[in-house]
Amino acid sequence: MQSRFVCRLSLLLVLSPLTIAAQQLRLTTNGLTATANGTTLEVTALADDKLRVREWRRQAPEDASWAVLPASRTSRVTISEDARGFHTQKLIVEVGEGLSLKISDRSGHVLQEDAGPTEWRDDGFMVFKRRTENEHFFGLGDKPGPLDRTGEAFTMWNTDSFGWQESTDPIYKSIPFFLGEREGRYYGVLFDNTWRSSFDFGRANDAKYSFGSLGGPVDYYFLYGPEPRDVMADYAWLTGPAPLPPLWSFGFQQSRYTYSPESQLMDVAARLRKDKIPADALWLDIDFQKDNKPFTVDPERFPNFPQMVSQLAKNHFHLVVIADLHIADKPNVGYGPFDSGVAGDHFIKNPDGTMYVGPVWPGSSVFPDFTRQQTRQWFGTLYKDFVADGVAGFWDDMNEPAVFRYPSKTMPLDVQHRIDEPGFVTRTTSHGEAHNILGMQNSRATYDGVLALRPNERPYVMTRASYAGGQRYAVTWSGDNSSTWNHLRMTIPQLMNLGLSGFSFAGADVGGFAGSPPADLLTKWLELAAFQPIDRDHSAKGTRMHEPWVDGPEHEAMRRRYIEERYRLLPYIYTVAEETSRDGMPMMRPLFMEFPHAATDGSPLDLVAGGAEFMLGPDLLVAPNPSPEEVAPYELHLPPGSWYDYWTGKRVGVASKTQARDAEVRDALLQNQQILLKPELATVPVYVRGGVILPLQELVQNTDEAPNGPLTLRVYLPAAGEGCEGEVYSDDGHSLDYRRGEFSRRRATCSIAGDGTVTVNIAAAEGSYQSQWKRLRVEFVGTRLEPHEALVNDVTHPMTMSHSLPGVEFADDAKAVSIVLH
Ligand code: NBV
Repeated sequence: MQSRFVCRLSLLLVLSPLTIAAQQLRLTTNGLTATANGTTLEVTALADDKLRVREWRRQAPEDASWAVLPASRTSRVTISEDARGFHTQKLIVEVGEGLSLKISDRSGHVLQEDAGPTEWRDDGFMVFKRRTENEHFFGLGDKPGPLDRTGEAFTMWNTDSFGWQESTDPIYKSIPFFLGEREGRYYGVLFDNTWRSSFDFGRANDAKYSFGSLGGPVDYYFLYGPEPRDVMADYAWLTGPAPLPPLWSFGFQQSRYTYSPESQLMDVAARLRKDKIPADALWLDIDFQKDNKPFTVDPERFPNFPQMVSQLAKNHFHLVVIADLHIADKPNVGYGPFDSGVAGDHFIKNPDGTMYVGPVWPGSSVFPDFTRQQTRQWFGTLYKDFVADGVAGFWDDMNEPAVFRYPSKTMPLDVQHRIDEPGFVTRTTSHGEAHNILGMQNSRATYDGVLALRPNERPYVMTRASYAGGQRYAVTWSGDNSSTWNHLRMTIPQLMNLGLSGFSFAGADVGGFAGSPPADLLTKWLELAAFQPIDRDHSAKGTRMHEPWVDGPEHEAMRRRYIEERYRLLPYIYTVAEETSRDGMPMMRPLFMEFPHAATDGSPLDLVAGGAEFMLGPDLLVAPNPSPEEVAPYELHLPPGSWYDYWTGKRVGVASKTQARDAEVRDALLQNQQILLKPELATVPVYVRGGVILPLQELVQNTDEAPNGPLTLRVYLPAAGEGCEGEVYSDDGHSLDYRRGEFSRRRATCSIAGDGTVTVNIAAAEGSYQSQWKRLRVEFVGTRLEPHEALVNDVTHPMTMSHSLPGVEFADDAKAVSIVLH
């Protein structure tokens, strides 16, 4: 710290201060500092397209972060001096009167500009930015409501929100990151402040947007696109990408509050296998514990816990168990987590130094002080027995933290947290500062603890509450949703916004948590969730059962068909997941992410297309009914390009006339393709882009099972003269060896010659993992040729039909191979 300060001072001496009105502007090698009326503004270029902005009165706040990686915070690029500020290779930064900040691209397009000086209010503040007429905003984590946050205001305060509805705010998570779109250019802002904070995207005044907080620093990061994909990569660079989860977690997961006793859980497992509903995971909720005490097992209802876990594992089920963060306040009864926690002084305290005690599921409870590294390390050791028993994953619930009986649903603001953490000044702070990060630090303790106990295995942790950067430790879900058609619809914008906020690995309780879904709703939900990142069926106590078979064979058949399709698509799903873990691209993505310039006015395509369509990875477009309870036909809007129906393989026709009533959007729509779809209970329409190569496998009942057949690379032919591409990633599915190069990535391209000849080139496998695939099948969708044979590395092979599609199958040795069809 000290040495950097000294070095900065010496730089200040060599560069001459500029004076704008009554303010001083000093340039440093990587940014500027400006002061006026006792306020200081500091802009640091972390990279050519990434800035950090801080502002303070009196003295500079502590320079520390829970969200941003230390390496990203300390990274710097050299800047060039301008009359009013500086520029990098990508951005121009200007400071005007009243410390007003303006950021433009190098062609002078303004990306963000202050709408007035920062307003300081007691310990808090509010920052105002100009909003252009068509500026749109996305992200902010799990907040319900439409994909576009424009015209709305939001609060960041992690809250246990059982039965939340579309207008409920705040709910569980605080992810103060948003993606902005201004005239077709995208940028991101991470407002790194853990206190209760707020965002207003043109609600109070549509010419402005603002963000501020009740305490803590003005500290935000500006991430420049211009493409939305660039912003996602920037955010992953800044806060760290989500690590790749184990393969089994992309299978179907069955949960309930609570399967108990043991026989009920085993019956569910047996029925899944008997009914041939592919599945990989079962979940145990709080009633498997003794008196709801975390880290215990009820010996009466689960008398053979270790044997049960291994029995499930033999049957290829991974068991995930809940372990809430609160520790029952039970001294002198041999409850280890309490006794060792007290001995290590690990619990949060009242201002008078006594332990803070609050009521939760086990009754009176105490709460680990997760802002201390030692406390997290201790908490991580509590998983030892579960890990020894072979429990595969852990579920961190109630970590907002939820506390019963208080109207605030959490602990009083004056409880004391100790921050004892590398990179931070060691100090005590109030709950006001620590509240929003407690869930994140709880999941960090779980992740690190489980990793320490099983050092080369990927920990699987699901958390309810979190903060920006929390994707480094856990996947998430949308909490206590309800069994209604509207909640099914809301899964789409909510999971997309989570994905845009770093939490790509997210799901919503399938079937809805609160309430009992009618049969049709549960069927539709199970169908749709097959295309969402996490497919976990879960339900509350006292509601009717939710398992796929509960509504009789007809419904079960429809539900099974979708779960099966998810398993066929696993090579693709896993390939997309691996991309997330590298460059932050969400698995479930808005159309604008793949087609940022499809609408002629540059506006995000999703806003034109009605909001229910989404992409699963780059290739699949899922188009559920935007009003899922309605039976009237609805419009499908396909982005430009050629498209195929995933289910039939047929090329999708292009509608000749637009149906848009609104003249303003008609222009944009004209470019896009519209089709009317008739909703059917048994169908979720899915489309595949022409020009992609989609990896698929034969059906399996779980991810341990080796598919009985080749890896299929399904080539969806592009228009003549255009090419196509695709890839498939695989590894052992569970260890961390992939980080040391033990993976296999296969890239493929195709081209069509003028005479219709199709050539597919599959490159040699990258990485040292010996993929399980010993045979490949290259399959063609959309070819007008009807060949009986194809050339595989110049050797003639017969064409065969599978799933009504022509293809060629051959032995694969992971070397480069070319297939010619003519
Ligand atoms: O642990 C019980 C539930 C859990 O099933 C749910 O998924 C969580 O969101 N938990 C909340 C506490 C009780 C909710 C009524």
